[in-house]
Amino acid sequence: MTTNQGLKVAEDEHSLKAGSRGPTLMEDFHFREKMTHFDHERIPERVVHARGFAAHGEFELYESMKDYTKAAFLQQPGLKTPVFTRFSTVAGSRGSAETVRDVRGFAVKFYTEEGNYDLVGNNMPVFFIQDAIKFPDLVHAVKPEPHNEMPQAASAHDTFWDFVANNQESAHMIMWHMSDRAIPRSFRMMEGFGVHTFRFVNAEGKAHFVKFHWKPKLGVHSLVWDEAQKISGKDPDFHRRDLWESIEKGDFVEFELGVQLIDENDEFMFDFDILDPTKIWPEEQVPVKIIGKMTLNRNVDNVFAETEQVAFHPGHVVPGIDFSNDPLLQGRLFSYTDTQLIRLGGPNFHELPINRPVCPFHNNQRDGYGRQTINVGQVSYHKNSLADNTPSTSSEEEGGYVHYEEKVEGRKIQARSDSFKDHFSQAKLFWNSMSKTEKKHIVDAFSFEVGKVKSKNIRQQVVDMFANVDVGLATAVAEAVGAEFPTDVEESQVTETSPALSQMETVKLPDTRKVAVLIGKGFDGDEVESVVNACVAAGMTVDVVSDKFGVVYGENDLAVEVDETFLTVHSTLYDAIYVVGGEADNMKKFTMDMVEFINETYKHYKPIGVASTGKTFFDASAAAEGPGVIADLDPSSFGKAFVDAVTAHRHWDRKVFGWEG
Ligand code: HDE
Repeated sequence: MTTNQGLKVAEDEHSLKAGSRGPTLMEDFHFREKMTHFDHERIPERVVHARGFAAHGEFELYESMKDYTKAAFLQQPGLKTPVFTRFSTVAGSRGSAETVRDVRGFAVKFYTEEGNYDLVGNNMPVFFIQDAIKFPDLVHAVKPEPHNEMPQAASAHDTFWDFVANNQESAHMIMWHMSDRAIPRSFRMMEGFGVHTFRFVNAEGKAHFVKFHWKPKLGVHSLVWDEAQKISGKDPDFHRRDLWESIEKGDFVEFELGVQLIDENDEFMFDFDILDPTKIWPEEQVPVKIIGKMTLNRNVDNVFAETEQVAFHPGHVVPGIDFSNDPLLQGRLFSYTDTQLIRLGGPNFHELPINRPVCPFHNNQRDGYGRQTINVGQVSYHKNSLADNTPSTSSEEEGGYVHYEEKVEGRKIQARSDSFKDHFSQAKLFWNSMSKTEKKHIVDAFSFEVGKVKSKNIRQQVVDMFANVDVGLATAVAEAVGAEFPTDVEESQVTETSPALSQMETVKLPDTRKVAVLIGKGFDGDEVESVVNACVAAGMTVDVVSDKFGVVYGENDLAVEVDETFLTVHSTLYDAIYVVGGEADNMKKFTMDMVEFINETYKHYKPIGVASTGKTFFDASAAAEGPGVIADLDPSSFGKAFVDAVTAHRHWDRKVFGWEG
């Protein structure tokens, strides 16, 4: 150990004092240095997206995009580009819980040989507002209310819904926000979207409009709301732990990159404005072309140095990728550098290791807080003769970035195009595309959120607003929150659906699903072993949960080591349970814990396997046999049936609340 000046430290337990019971002396430079550094350890958290977690990885191109873009990292199939990806919630502060109802940030930094390219997206393809000038208003409305700083990391309060009802461009995004997309099961199981329309430009100067998509190889999966709320208490780090542990175990995280492309000549072919960030390009109309795969395969070494100090910016582009006139994107191009200046303390944040390009970089920018580069020489201006006019600019052929020469003309006005004024058609398209289960979740989410609104007037405004989307939805919400049923409404007449918007037909795999084996003494060893082996063979993670840590013995002397106890985990932290049961010292407590696990798992539509010794516990619970409950099968078929039930994920046709099936 040394001081920051390199002096070897001899004592780090006791400060320098005048006598062993005397006062501490100012002279103790090591104490002062250590304490001063500690006092300055914190930096301002991100004004939005404060709570996030990241990992390193690589992006591999499947197919050359050279017909569309000259971006070097999108030319050669098989080319691998290092990436750093940060996932986040939006509203909560840095220490807030992770399974709250919120949008998730999905920001990817590609370290390309032409400089860093940042794709700073979200897990929802649209946004709340159409013009960046409204972003501070949106964020003020969703953040904790200023007079009492409540609620944390939640949109279920008056100011947010007041904003929604009085800024109706939010309608489509609110449908996503009330859907299961806002409570992902895992960062590994959500889609990512660039949201805005960008431009691809090829070597001939031909441009296409492009939207970016990330598709998770494990499919798109969500929690249920009751579960999400409980996890916030049981494990506020649920999402980062899931990402961290997967990578540590070697279950690397894969997302495919897709693009939707529209020829510049087709800009006005659609019944929505392709520059409007509250609109999707339905995948059935503009197919998503899969072009490569990102694999996250390395956890960070230090969260502060990497995850906290990484600075993303939608304006970090490379030749071949350009912007559109989406007014939300245009405003973002200003905001991101500006925010880093305060958050990272000055203009040199690009020199932090996580932000440094992998290619060389040089220009005439100098000095400022925390400058690390030692620029040599006399010259720091362009043009010059003293340094032979270096650093010199590059022509387009040499890789210099040349902005796309879009023709623009118009009057200077503060207004929005009429083509941005339809706020309800795509909100209705989203609603139409949901399954019965998803619709029920949306009604419940509205009922919860609007139910938390104290102002009756705002509740009514929300009900009236969403009657423009669907009267049935608005009426159900009105009933739940005690508002008047909507009257005199102009419900959207859209009847189309976009099947890609529903999560019901997503990829379903057993891989990395977590199973809790609830066990006590005296279980049937052969039976348990065969089921656990089937789970592990299918790629699942198995935790043995009992009343206390140590080893539990089965009837035929099979010994299993306990991974967790009823005290350290909860049903909501697992995707499925295998109820083995058995004996425990305190049978009453053991039974209560077992039954709570079973009831919760059942209520959240998750698979339950019941071993022969588990039957009494299952019978003592409120669960009933039916979909996703595997019981009374002989050992040869039990394992497969249980794995199939876990692979199906949730069993929505289980009649828990009466509305299903
Ligand atoms: Fe951001 N956003 N944003 N945003 N955003 C920030 O930048 C902003 C928007 C997104 O993991 C801030 O470094 C404005 C859309 C992500 O570090 C800030 C507008 C989308 C992250 C900022 C938007 C995003 C941010 C705060 C409206 C999806 C986290 C800290 C015009 C396409 C990146 C920071 C990370 C972060 C501004 C809207 C994604 C203040 C002004 C739309 C994923 O600069």
